[in-house]
Amino acid sequence: MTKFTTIAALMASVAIAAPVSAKTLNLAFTPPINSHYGDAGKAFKSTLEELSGGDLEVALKPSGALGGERDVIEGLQIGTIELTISSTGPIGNFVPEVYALDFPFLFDSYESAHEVLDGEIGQEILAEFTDHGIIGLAWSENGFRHVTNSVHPVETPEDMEGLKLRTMENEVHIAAFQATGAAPTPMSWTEVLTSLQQGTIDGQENPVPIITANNMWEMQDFVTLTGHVYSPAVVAMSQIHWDQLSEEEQGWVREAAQAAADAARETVANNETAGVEQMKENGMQVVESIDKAAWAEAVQPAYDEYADRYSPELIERIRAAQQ
Ligand code: EAX
Repeated sequence: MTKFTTIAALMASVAIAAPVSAKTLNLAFTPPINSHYGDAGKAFKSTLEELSGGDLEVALKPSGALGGERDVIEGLQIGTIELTISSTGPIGNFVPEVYALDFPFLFDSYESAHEVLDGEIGQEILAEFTDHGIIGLAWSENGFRHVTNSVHPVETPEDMEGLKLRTMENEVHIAAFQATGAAPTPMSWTEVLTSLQQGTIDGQENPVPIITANNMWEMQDFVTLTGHVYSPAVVAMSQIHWDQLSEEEQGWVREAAQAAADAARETVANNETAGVEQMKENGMQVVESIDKAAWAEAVQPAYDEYADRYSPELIERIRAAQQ
């Protein structure tokens, strides 16, 4: 064997031995890692890395590290971000059909929300994402949203009068809280904690695990368990990056997304009651029961203004599916 063939053989053996570099996929979400979103992200990561044998790696980007939910959705559309777990709140601005999921007092319970989302209606809405450069993979969960504030206890819709309340960038939510007399301020989650600490807003609304994961008792004295909106979360991927995957890899990504969704739902189910106790232990005054009929009547103008615009038949189908 000549010296050349020896070197060539040595290089070839090194090339064969050198591992193919893993493809890293960033997964962005706004809550901290110690939250139901973090549990979902960890489940996604472990599932996909195991299924791919490490060829696909997942870099978790919690706490709004890659921006607010609107920014991240735009990042998926242009391909600067690969994956997200996001509440549906701002997504109606990109995928109009999603707005139907965020109407007040539309879902009766966690169980009925899961049935609708995992059934025909939910899968139809996931399919709508594709027209907007996003692959809707699975329905994760944020939870039933409740109102917190630092001014006074809120029991009736009238108690909302004049409260500067942060909402997600969702015009149905804005209309609903305007109808109660509050002064809604749409804002990315990444600005909320600072705004509460500075007093530029009086309150906000979010599910129990968001309130506890962010120690909101440090900046909010009162919480009212309104449960005014069931907030889904979606596990979604940039279509640009999806198209670069093999069919087998795409199957693994779908499996990982479902594992994420299951993990979030399990954390929410396990922490809903304990989370309320944690709020009390940390000094929050909790209004545990409200007159739901009175609140539903108070926010009816949001339906009157937006239901016809955002897939009225979807809203009717969601209601009928829960009868
Ligand atoms: O998705 O913006 C919000 O209030 C969301 O509930 C939060 O970012 C988790």
